[in-house]
Amino acid sequence: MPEAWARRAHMDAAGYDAAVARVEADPEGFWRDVAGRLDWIKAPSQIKDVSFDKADFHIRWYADGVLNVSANCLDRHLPHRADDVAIIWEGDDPADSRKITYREAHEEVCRMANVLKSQGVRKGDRVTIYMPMIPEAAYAMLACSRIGAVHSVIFGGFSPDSIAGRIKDCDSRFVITADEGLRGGKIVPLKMNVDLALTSCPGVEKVLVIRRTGAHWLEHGGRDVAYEPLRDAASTDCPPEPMGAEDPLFILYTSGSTGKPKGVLHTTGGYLTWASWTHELVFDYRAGEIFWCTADVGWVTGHSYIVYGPLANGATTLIFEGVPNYPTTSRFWEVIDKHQVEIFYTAPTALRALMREGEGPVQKTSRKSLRLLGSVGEPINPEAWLWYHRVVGEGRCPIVDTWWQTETGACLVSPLPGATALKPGSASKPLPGVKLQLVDAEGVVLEGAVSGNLCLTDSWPGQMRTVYGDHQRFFDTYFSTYPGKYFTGDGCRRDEDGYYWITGRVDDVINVSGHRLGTAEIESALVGHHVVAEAAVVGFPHDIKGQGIYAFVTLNVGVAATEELRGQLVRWVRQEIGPFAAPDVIQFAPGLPKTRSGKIMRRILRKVAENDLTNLGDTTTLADPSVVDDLVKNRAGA
Ligand code: 6R9
Repeated sequence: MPEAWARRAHMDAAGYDAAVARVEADPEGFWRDVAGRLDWIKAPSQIKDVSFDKADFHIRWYADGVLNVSANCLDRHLPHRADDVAIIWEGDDPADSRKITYREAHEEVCRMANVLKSQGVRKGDRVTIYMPMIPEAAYAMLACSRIGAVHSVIFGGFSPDSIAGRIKDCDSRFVITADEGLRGGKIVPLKMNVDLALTSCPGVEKVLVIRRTGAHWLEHGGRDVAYEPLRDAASTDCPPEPMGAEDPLFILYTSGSTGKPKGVLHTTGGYLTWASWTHELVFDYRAGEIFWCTADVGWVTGHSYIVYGPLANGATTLIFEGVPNYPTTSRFWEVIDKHQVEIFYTAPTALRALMREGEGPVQKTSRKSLRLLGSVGEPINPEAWLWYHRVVGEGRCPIVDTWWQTETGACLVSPLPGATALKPGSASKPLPGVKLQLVDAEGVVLEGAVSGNLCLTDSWPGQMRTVYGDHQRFFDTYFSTYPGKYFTGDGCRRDEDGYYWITGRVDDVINVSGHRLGTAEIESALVGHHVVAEAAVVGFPHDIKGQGIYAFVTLNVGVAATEELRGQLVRWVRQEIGPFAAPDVIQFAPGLPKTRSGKIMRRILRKVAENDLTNLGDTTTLADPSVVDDLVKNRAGA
């Protein structure tokens, strides 16, 4: 670790040890101080009130505190930073970019909040946001938080069916969208997707349509409203609604091991405390620095590290509409030079794709402004880490490999620049106050250098509070496998230095290009096709995407297994869930390997998909062992 880092960092190695000791000795005092970084209308006197036990299960942080998230992200910066840039927007087309000061962002958010109110949105209402990566996406989130509405952002790559499911699940009566999106020179028909989704959502009363491309859109009278005329007429003054710390802030749907996505619910005080604190600590953020997280706001990474964390800290956050390879594969590095980005945070899948292009596209740019690099979304393989460090960061920028989940709100495990010596491929150590534990399949606690299932034995302020509308499911999913602990669903190794190495999911969730997908979701889409009798989906190692999607499909009797049908099924899944869920491989199988009780033995399917055929394990418990021979014989050339 370079000397200079240890000198300047918010937390050096001794500071880290001291923080870990203090949170043990005085948790109330420690967590009270952390929350003190926010502006509270009423400071909390109750700090932590948590039990993971079944009989008395509850998670509350700062429960009697009162605050407003948008006021923390905007208003409180106005006295000393109104003319600083809050948002740099870089459009899909390199000729398109814009800077928005804190004063302007505040005005825009107030206007949008007033428009939402004029359309009938009230405190507690759920508002669905389906937007391209334009500043208005952030305004929409902040406008909701300003008036106490609960946003549910849906990634712009999701299909009409997926949108409809999410709208219905949280009973959302309002949608904010744009005419079209623009990514990599291609049009994304957002409003059209919303129209299709809403054919099955009669509960939606208003759709606010923001102009991005200026394309014509079909107006459903009484329901659809063009945003700009209302914005122009709206006041730039909108007092922030005082919110209880445990009032809901947002819902974000994420895939689990069962079919239906879960509405992960985060609340106001604990979430913002965590997003803001980790943004400062992990990225060693300093006032005035330019921070670029390349995620989409439709994922949790975009929520916490494009919008809430950076803006709560008064940073300049960069919102990028485009993709890494448009118009050329130098785009990321050109944007870094153009806007003098200091902190850059991206996903291993993007790095692996860019690595394939060689060093040329990187080296023709300067990147002198960079001082810190981050990685998120999936394990980063050491080759990609070393390339990121050597080629992108020219050996001078530390890399923070940040492990966390939609459920955790923001980072839990990460090196701290200036405190932690780096090991390529390891997310290293938990943040102070984060209590990790490795357990075996039976829940026996494992000590020392060992691999196991990653759990947390205690809460942290940014923890999700419930699955929207299904508190029982929240408990069952995360707290019932190992009683008294939160189970992450991830496998992990701890080395002799106490560093953590996340190895990937141990449940039926796969991670495709950093997108989290439940295999059950893809299976249920496939089975929804009229020719499909049964389907089983597993992940397999993929050079660029991390994991690819391998689907075993049994067709109805009499249906011919043709190449054309294969293509049709891939298109079907794209249409049912979204393009990123399209299977890479479909293998037609007359039968799937099942136990006598009818359970599909995924272990065997994974081996076939991975082409690890020498070690299929015990197949004698199968109802019909001969199906395995067929699977192996007809293995698709993945
Ligand atoms: C933030 C985010 C969560 C899952 C998580 C794990 C994987 C995320 C990682 C990582 C290894 C990292 N994951 N960061 N694995 N190293 N640095 O990605 O949230 O979309 O909910 O995914 O992603 O498997 O359980 P989410």
